[in-house]
Amino acid sequence: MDILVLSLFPEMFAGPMSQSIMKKARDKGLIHFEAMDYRPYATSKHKNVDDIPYGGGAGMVLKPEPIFSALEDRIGDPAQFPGKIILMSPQGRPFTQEMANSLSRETQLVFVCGHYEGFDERIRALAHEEISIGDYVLTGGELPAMVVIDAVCRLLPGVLGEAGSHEADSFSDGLLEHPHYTRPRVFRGREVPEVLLSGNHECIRKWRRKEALRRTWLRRRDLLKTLPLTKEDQKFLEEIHREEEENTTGK
Ligand code: 9D3
Repeated sequence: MDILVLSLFPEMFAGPMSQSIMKKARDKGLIHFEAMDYRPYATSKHKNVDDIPYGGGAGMVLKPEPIFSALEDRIGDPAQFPGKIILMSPQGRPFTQEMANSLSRETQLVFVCGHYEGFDERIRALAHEEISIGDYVLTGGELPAMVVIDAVCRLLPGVLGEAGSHEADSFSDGLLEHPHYTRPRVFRGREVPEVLLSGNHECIRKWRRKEALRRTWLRRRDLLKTLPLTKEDQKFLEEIHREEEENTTGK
């Protein structure tokens, strides 16, 4: 996959893109990454990339010319571009795993980032989609672009090893994960649940399923609304409701 980022702070990408899984993916040639500074494409003497808003008001607005020129210089006519051009913006569609899955099927991605200001509305004509990573205000689109790139790259074949293919079957069930434990069996007086030491795989499966349901019920009740639940799941949830009721009434 070919990934291009347009940013006024291209060096922000160096760290995250040169560590861990991202570094391995690049070294293996699974992704090609480039962060491009669009400031050199500013036409004014002082290389301004923003200007005051027409109609007045506070704040500055990113000018269209530098972003259009940088992109055309790098990919030619954006209308002929075979990949996806994504505008990172607080007004974008909230990013989801489903969107990551969909983007991972593209061969070329371009991310356009602003920094603490709005885009001139005509910049939107360049983009195929506009993505936000959630309802909080950041200083720019760079960290959000890295979040999307990270979520997409780990889905590419060969990027994760064994762990990745494993996850596809065990974890795509829409629940939060059950608790995990490793050695030691007792840490500062707190023991690993007995069932996990039992060697009884059916008991372990049931315990994990129930604790995944418990965690989802306690932390993300919204996820349970849309999920297909088996008869066993419903039995576990009834037990959980009773148990958690006991916990809050102090019995
Ligand atoms: C909400 C404030 N905006 C009104 C003047 C200006 C503005 C503030 C901060 C415009 C852009 C930004 C920087 N944020 C992003 O570029 C951004 C972002 C975010 O802040 N939160 C979640 N997702 C994203 S994607 C890009």
